[in-house]
Amino acid sequence: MASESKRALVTGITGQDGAYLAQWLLRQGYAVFGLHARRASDTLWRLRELGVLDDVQLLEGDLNDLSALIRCMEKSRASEVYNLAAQSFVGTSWEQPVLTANVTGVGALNVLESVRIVNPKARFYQASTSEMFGQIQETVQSETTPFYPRSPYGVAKLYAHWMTVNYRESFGMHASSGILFNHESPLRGIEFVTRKVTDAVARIKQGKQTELRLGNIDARRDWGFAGDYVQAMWLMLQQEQPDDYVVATGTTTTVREMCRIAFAHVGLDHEDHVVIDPKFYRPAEVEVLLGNPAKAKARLGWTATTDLQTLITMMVDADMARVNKE
Ligand code: NAP
Ligand code: F7E
Repeated sequence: MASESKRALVTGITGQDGAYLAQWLLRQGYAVFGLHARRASDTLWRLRELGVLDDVQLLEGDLNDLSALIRCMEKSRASEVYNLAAQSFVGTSWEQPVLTANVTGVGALNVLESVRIVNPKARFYQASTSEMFGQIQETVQSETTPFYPRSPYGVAKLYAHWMTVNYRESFGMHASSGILFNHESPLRGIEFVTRKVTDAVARIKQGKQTELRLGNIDARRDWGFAGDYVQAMWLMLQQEQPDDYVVATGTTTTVREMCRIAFAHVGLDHEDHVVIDPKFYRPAEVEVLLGNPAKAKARLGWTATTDLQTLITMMVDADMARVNKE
């Protein structure tokens, strides 16, 4: 039995980070509760793939239903709340800006409100993002770099970020915000560029596809491994004082180079298969991101352990096995 103080509620538990965080928290001896939005199709595959589905307790609710969130706080008696749920795909945020604002922005406020109403002493984590830096104002971005979001997603996340800071300052809540740079894994959604590439590499290698259509491959990202990053979330809530932290590797790489690594791992040349399709260009692009994780290292003792080569190789191997099984 987990103790009363080791009870965690995770919104977005069916997403990439939610699954890894649930696994991590279970290993630390927590009772793990997850917000589960009703969907017509199966969203539990990640929890199944990590072998933790039977060990978490799913509670029905949606980020835009405050009454359901209050019930989840009451039922879980959570002492730590991780708000990972969001409409998280940047591309979609131009097609569905109002939904993105409601879920990614106001949804976070709903979670903060449910904590404030039911148990204001519970510790709160907000999944903030490097997309808030958008059109970067400093070459290397840290906690003090000014924000300049470039998408409805980035704007919605900035609202959620400042509400987290505001609830900390207004109500003394233990509310922390992790400004996480891109992090990937074999559990990454297929719409994001790393997984789109690793899935395509597996299909091309196994003769099920011939080309891969991409947008701006000159964009640069600071990519890390999601399994490492969820540990930083947990560490933030173990600190005596709440605060905001950049979580990144400190290395930036182009989409083009990431493609080269993925194709080369199975003996292919990306230049033979990648086709540029303007359909995947964004109305406003974030050209480059590069984080400075010094504060996370100094205060949390956290560092990224997985470089891009290792990460992409792991993802290609997982997709090779999946495609082979189809
Ligand atoms: P993800 O795989 O897209 O997962 C998103 C989660 O949110 C899913 O569990 C989804 O549930 C849930 N969700 C969406 N709309 C909801 C709603 N209305 N009510 C309740 N749940 C809802 O995202 P991720 O990559 O794990 O990222 C986790 C969080 O970190 C997100 O907030 C994301 O914006 C943020 N973030 C991610 C990165 C990154 O590189 N991965 C970097 C910085 C910040 P369904 O499965 O039912 O759709
Ligand atoms: O794009 C370029 C695209 O969709 C990365 C989310 O987790 O990280 C993620 O947001 C780059 C962009 O991630 C394609 O234009 C080129 O420059 O993998 P992505 P993202 O937009 O950086 C942040 C930190 C989050 O918070 C978000 O939730 O790759 N790119 N061609 C492409 N991107 C996609 N998706 N598809 C392409 O075909």
